[in-house]
Amino acid sequence: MVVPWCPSDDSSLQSYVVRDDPTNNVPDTIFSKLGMQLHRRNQHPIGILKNAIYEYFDTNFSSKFDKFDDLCPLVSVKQNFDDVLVPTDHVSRSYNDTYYVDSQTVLRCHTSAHQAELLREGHSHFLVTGDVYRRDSIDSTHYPVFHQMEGFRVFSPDEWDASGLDATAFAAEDLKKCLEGLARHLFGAVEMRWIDTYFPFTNPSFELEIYFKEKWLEVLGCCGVTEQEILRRNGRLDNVAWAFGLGLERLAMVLFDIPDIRLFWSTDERFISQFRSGQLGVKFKPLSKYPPCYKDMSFWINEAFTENNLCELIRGVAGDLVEEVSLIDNFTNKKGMTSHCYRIAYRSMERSLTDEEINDLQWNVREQVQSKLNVVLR
Ligand code: FA5
Ligand code: MG
Repeated sequence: MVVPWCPSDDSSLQSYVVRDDPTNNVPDTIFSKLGMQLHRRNQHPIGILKNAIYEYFDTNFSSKFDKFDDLCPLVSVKQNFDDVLVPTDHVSRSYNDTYYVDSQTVLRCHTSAHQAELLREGHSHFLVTGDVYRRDSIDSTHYPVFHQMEGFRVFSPDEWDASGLDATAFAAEDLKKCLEGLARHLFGAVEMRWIDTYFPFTNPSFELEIYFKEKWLEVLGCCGVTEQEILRRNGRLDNVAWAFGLGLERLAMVLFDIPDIRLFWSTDERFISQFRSGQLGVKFKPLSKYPPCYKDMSFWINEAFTENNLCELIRGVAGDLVEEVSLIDNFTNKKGMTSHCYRIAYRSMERSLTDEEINDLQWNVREQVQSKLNVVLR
């Protein structure tokens, strides 16, 4: 599929996507989220957070950051992976981790997918916010659709020459100052620490942790100094750059005290009405907490079995009524057969579920696990 142009509102984006390719692995639950653009709603916690980060960049930097929040979430495999140097055998490229519309087109799994095109268009300071998509596990901090903000800044030789540092050290230092300032803008005076990490597109790579309510949290930034190869390929041979990618839900959960990532998709007035445009200080008052219901399910797995497939199947049946799926037992018998036992937690954030409703969901999950994943229930 060629993606020459992308309509931004939901209805036309959905009707634009052709899903009849045999390699397509986008289920209806995900497809229906395309074009929702929570990050463009100024009253929504994700939109409020985006605007607060914009404000930090608008008031603290003399060079203006170009802002993009409407780039098409359908991108080519080249944009999503090749352009940011993801190795050809990297797991993130698999059908188990990424949603493919066809063999050459994916739902972007990170906003880094736009770095190369924006560099080629001549941008040197930019922020890209958007919905991103990943096949993943199910718990309170993982959802298959979430939002990221990418930041990117290019420097020219006169900027680091004047500092007396080499280009990489200069960019790393500037990046750290920038994200530490952002953390203070969002959280006030907090203790912070830098952790070394790895990304294919940055070197060195870091993560900033903040100490908040007596815990170290990894909420602020995966980042690093951009690999020279990316700059070279996109016409910036003599430059150095930094980049960061923020997961907006995880950050908003901490800032607003939101306990479960599913809430961002809630249309319940009791959730929505608690947030106001421009107000970062609001603490979410939980709706009364309804009891969870746990159901266990054991089966003999086969070679094709993956936990992401199981989680997607369960979301397909139970939607946002599933809170968590966890592997609680795992053993291999003398014949070499492996059994997994999963515990599924069902809970609505909005109401009590009836026994009958939960039994129906669980019965459907059991049915589909057998028929679609071809495993043998025990
Ligand atoms: C990336 O996506 C990199 N592109 C970030 C980056 C950009 C690094 C530029 C360097 C330079 P990662 O896969 O770690 O990195 O995801 C970034 C953030 O997305 C995580 O820290 C987390 O906050 C969020 N995230 C990842 N998976 C999920 C999920 N299933 N649900 C909600 N948030 C998620
Ligand atoms: Mg992950």
